[in-house]
Amino acid sequence: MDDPFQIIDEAGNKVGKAPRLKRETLLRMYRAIVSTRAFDDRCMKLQRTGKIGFSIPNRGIEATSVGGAAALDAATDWIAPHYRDFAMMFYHGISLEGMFDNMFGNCDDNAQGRQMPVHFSFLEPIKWMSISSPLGTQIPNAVGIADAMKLRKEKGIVLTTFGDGSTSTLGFHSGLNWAGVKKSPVVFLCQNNQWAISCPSEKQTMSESYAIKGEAYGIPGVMVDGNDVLAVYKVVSDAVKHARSGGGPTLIEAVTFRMGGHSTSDDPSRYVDAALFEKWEKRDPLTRFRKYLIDEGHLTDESAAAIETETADAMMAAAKVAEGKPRPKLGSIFSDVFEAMPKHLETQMEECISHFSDRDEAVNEKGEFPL
Ligand SMILES: Cc1ncc(C[n+]2csc(CCOP(=O)(O)OP(=O)(O)O)c2C)c(N)n1
Repeated sequence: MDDPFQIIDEAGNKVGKAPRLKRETLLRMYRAIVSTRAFDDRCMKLQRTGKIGFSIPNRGIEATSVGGAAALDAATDWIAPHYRDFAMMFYHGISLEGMFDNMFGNCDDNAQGRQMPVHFSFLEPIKWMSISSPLGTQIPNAVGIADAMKLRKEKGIVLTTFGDGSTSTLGFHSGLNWAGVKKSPVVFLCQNNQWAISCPSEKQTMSESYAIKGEAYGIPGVMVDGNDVLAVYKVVSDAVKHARSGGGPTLIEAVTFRMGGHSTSDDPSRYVDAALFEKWEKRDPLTRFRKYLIDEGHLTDESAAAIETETADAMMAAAKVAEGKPRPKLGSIFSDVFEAMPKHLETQMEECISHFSDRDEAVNEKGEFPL
């Protein structure tokens, strides 16, 4: 396959034709990358101080997420995401407080604390399919959403994302096969960050790339430099146009690197050579895009630093608010499955609440369940 497509090289120099984007859009992309990094830092601190249970580091892969998200039309399109896609939420302006509500699993969390942290579910301001832990399951779901929109003659397309390891799941193969046959309006974005927890790409596949896997399903495969936000934007935009005009799906492999652990429970120094981190640090998507924006006159060192400070402050403030909110009501363990709760569940719920109400410290007077 060809070398990954690039517009900004590793040193931040323009080496290809940049897409025509408004300054406002370029800065929105930049802010989304900065926000993701700041959110990551805050979540790592919150986890290390025992305030939240878990997070998924996103450092290094932010340009892939932002480039993909920016190619969508929020009025019509869906995202069926991977769990390592925080920057897509920041690009589309999903509420920061809502994201922290999920990290703390508090009473305002859309999932009411019934999902792990980072398993965000939102319907505004972009249609965002709730994140699911079992790998690859979002892929056939995305194809189903895409086909449903096609049957209804709607204009929308679906962008679904997943890691390199997820290409070994049944969901990947059945999803691509079906989409190839049906010409479903879907874009498959593989975030090849080179690792599936401790399993490196060399042990994941004997294919010469992940993009080439599309060939088996009659789907075009494209490789892009996943640390180059403009290049990712360009290839995803082309694939979106292709899908919207009835041309069918595209498989995109964004080549990037996970600059941290798999999760806050992982220690990558046990299996990633330190030299690899040094090599990829030089390709950092944030410093690269910042240099490009400064060269193009959209940012200065000062305005870039101001965005970083302002963003870090916003993270602190939103995390504090979310931390201060009560836990979800104990009864929420039973709700939201049936439109009308069946009698046996109602009985179990009442028994559960009355069981815990004996313990003053467990349930407060509003039936909430503070820790
Ligand atoms: C079906 C399934 N198998 C195994 C796991 C355990 N697991 C969680 S994350 C992960 C690695 C996934 O790697 P990849 O798809 O490359 O995404 P990345 O975490 O690198 O972003 C594994 C094996 C799971 N969640 N689901």
